[in-house]
Amino acid sequence: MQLIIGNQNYSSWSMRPWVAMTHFGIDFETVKLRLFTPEFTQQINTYTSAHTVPVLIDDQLGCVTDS
Ligand SMILES: N[C@@H](CCC(=O)N[C@@H](CS)C(=O)NCC(=O)O)C(=O)O
Repeated sequence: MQLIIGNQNYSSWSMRPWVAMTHFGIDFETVKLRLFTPEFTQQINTYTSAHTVPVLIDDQLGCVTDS
């Protein structure tokens, strides 16, 4: 399972699922994208058409957007 986020300091949307999943001991990989950079737009588009973080990528659930 992968959690795509901006960072935990400046994106409270990103922080919420990260805190919850860490708290519950869920095994996942954190992928951090640099918010507000040209690379961000390019990278987030490879994960979701929602163009925002967080995004959860799961084998069974697929791509889940919105915190
Ligand atoms: N409704 C979304 C909001 C997510 C959101 O606004 N994320 C911001 C970062 S905190 C974002 O990805 N902004 C990138 C952009 O708008 O280009 C959620 O609940 O996750």
